[in-house]
Amino acid sequence: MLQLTLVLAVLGPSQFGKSSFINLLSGFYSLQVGTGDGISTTLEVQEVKAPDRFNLFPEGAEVRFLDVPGYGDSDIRLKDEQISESIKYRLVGMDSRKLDVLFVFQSIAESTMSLRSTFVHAEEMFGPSILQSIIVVLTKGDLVAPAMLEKRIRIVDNICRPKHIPYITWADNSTDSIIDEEQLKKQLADLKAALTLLKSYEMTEMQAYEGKVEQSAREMRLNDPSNIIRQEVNVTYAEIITYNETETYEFLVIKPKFTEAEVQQEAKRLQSLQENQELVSVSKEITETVVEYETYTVTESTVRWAFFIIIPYRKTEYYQVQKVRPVNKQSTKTVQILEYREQPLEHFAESLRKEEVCTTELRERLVEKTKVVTKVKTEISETYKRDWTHYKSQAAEILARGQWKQV
Ligand SMILES: Nc1nc2c(ncn2[C@@H]2O[C@H](COP(=O)(O)OP(=O)(O)OP(=O)(O)O)[C@@H](O)[C@H]2O)c(=O)[nH]1
Ligand SMILES: [Mg+2]
Repeated sequence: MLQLTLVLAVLGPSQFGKSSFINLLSGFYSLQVGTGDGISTTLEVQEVKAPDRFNLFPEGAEVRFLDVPGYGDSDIRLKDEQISESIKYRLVGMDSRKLDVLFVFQSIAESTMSLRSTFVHAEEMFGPSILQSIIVVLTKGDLVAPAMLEKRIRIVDNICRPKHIPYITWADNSTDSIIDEEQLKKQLADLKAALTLLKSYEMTEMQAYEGKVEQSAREMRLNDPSNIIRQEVNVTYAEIITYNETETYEFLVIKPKFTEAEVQQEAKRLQSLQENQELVSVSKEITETVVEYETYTVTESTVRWAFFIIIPYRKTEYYQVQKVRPVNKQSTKTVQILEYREQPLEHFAESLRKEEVCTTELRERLVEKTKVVTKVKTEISETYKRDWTHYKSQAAEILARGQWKQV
């Protein structure tokens, strides 16, 4: 059979006898207790495992006592919130899934009742359902006169009754007030009776409650106008603008010099200027006729008789005879001659057509451009003065009052 383990924790202001209470119930006296000088003693959460010494629970259960630092540290080493935090983390970190009893301490010798504020601490940590697991332990009753004791118990009753929280008076047997066996027995019987009224607190509830507190704290932060600081801030941002622009640019144009009509007109003009005066060297085949002359000499002698005497007289004379004899000798040969030539109109027209002129023209074109424009605009910025943890205790308190829906 699995051994039943019960988790019992204490809660309350410093020097109210929490550690003493655990020492008594466990019988180990392992926890340091105050010397009576009022100096806070327990500074961290401590666990004491002990058998159920006084058979408060059935079947010889094992008891895990959780001792905690008291609120209102005399030397302000620990703040109340830090104490709550450390208790909470210790409990969540424990493998136990429930807290069976939370003993809330009130020194009845104290003239101020801190009970309400301890309940608030408990509710902030665990949520409102923790109230079902609380037993109020009123310590140091031995230090108070019976009349005062009665008066103070009435005040406690007024606080606890509406919440259905049981309370017991408790005197420590290790102190100056020596309590007898009988008184201890009565105390333990009262404790046992009170225990039957309790319901264990499920640790998952605590986690879920944490989540709820957190969520409502966040909502509270969002809805708290006094938490919001609004200020104008200049926000610099860049905008890319696309736009079209007409650009003029120089364009090189090569085009015919004349239109066809101008070609015709100019060709005619050029042709008329020529007036067939152009000398052109032309190779030509010609037929050559050669006339040959032959020359020869004729010698003629004549006898002439002298009168009276006949004297032969001879005279030789030479004649040159030219005999012309046409010789029909024909041949062909190529000769280079110069001749006038008339150019046809088309000749001028053709060359005119080939004439080109090169000019530059200004043309316009549409260009798509982009530019990055840096702009500054004023925005209202909202920042929070405080983060959600600031609202946590407030949220926990509201939730503890059971006003879940109003948060
Ligand atoms: N007269 C009297 N003194 C008590 C009683 N219970 C505890 N004390 C004394 O009160 C002082 C404080 O006791 P602790 O048990 O250390 O108290 P605590 O609540 O654990 O204190 P912290 O650890 O500081 O939170 C000690 O001197 C105890 O001896 C009691 O019922 N009667
Ligand atoms: Mg202590």
